[in-house]
Amino acid sequence: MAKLRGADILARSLAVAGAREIFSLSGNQIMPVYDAAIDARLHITHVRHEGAAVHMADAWGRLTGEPGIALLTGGPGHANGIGALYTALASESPLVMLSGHAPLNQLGRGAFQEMAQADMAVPVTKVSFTAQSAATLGDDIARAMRTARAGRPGPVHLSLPFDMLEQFVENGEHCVPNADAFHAPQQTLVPEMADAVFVELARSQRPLILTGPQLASNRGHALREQLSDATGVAVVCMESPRGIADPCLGAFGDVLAEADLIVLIGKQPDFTLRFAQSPAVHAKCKFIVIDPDIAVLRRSIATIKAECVVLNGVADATAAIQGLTAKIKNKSIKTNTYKNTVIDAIAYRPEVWKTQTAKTPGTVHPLEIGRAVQRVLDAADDPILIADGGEFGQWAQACIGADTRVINGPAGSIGSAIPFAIAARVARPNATVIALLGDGTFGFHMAEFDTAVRYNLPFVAVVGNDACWNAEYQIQLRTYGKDRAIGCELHAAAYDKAVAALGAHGEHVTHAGDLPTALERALKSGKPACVNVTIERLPAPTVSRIAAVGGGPH
Ligand SMILES: Cc1ncc(C[n+]2csc(CCOP(=O)(O)OP(=O)(O)O)c2C)c(N)n1
Repeated sequence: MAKLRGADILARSLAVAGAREIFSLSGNQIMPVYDAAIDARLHITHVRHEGAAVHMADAWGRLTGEPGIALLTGGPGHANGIGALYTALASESPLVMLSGHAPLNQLGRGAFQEMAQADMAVPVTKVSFTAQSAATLGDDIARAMRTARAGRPGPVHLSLPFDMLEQFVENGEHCVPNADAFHAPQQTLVPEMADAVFVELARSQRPLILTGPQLASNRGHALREQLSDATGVAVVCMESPRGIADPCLGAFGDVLAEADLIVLIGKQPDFTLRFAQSPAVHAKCKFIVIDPDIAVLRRSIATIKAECVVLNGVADATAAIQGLTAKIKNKSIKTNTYKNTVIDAIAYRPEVWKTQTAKTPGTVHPLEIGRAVQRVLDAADDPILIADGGEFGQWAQACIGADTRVINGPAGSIGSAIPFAIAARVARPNATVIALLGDGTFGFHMAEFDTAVRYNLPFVAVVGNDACWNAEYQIQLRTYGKDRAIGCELHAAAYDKAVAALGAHGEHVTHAGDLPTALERALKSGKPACVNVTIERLPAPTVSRIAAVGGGPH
């Protein structure tokens, strides 16, 4: 039996887990893993900032359902990745962030890049820990991947001390776990609970089912549709920090308070649901709460008020939906008109959106961009829409749709779009990937255009350029007045030229009529591309048929 390095045990374990794509930025502390990746046939996408690697692992997790892997160096590399974990945590996206780490045998003596890395990642992960021996590195990876997948999916961090990676282990092959070790058992809904849910659904007049961002994926969408078809109840997924006022949920906020029973499946009654209180939700509305995490379940019941919760139980969101859908076949539940009320409200967009144009000459309205991009996505075989932050991101999310969509999500954190788009191309090599993002947001990971060029991963980034951190500028206008606006101006920068300098394709558009050809040239270039559009500076849309629903956090 051969001796194996810790790094080889790690790399082989990742290969057994099926995790062949690694998003990484190199550094002293992880070079043994790069070396081991060759024999384990792991593919490394080597990026320009650690935050981008974590965002890519996040998008991978959402698109494939398998934990994405980010591999960062220790100390500052690890610290750079931390912020991006928050986006994944809030979006319930499974990923494993592996960070190099100072050698265990030097800790406490001022080792190079010595840092309490695991402690640092605790608030933004499900579990964060440091490997303690070379022989158990495979088990550590298995635990990390199981945990990332289990219950409410999310990010996990594992620090890899350098001496563990370099150490040789006798009979190291035995330290590589079987494929089963990387999978978590599902928590299913007990049959009695499923029966009780049907009794309550049948009793109610206007029931509604709400899910969290985990169910925003293609797989989640299919499950939601099946449950909705089987029960005759609308199943709505919430994945925006604007919550019930999310413009991509149309006028949903107008009709929510009509519900007399809300079933929360893995959905927390948090700020996005206005803590399930009146007037957003009817004061007499009853709740059923199903959550994979007992602590979250208890908190949810306390938030809603226990007397309004008629049923509660622990189950994974997907397993609960599958269990309910499978059982419903034997039940008869009356179809209710409220389902159509909810569907109509969500589909609602102001009529004027179909024709609205920019008022300022030499600028384009976000809706004009939306109409042009929608045509491109509709014509694509495998369209993927990425939408990120700012007021422009809100417009994009509200007026463009695609079967596959990845957005920055409930974290309300901007900057992930370019890494998301690149990871989408890695995950689905033949997809047409279009990312929409504001100009401020574009600056976060602009250098990743270089990554996309090096790895030949074409996508189109459409930048809504209003030369402003407009979301914050709008807060200043609303809250403090125009004469108190300060510090939110940006340059009307030529982002198209910036990406061209990195080897990508650039277009600058100032008239809506030029958009279709600019988008076509961008796609046909076969390169990563930036279509830099000079837009009218507008507040994000609020969609309501009755009254302004109000803004939300930015
Ligand atoms: C990581 C992070 N930093 C800051 C913010 C606050 N923030 C939200 S939107 C926004 C402005 C974004 O500007 P831009 O991308 O140009 O879009 P615009 O609002 O101008 O359309 C800022 C600063 C945030 N949400 N996340």
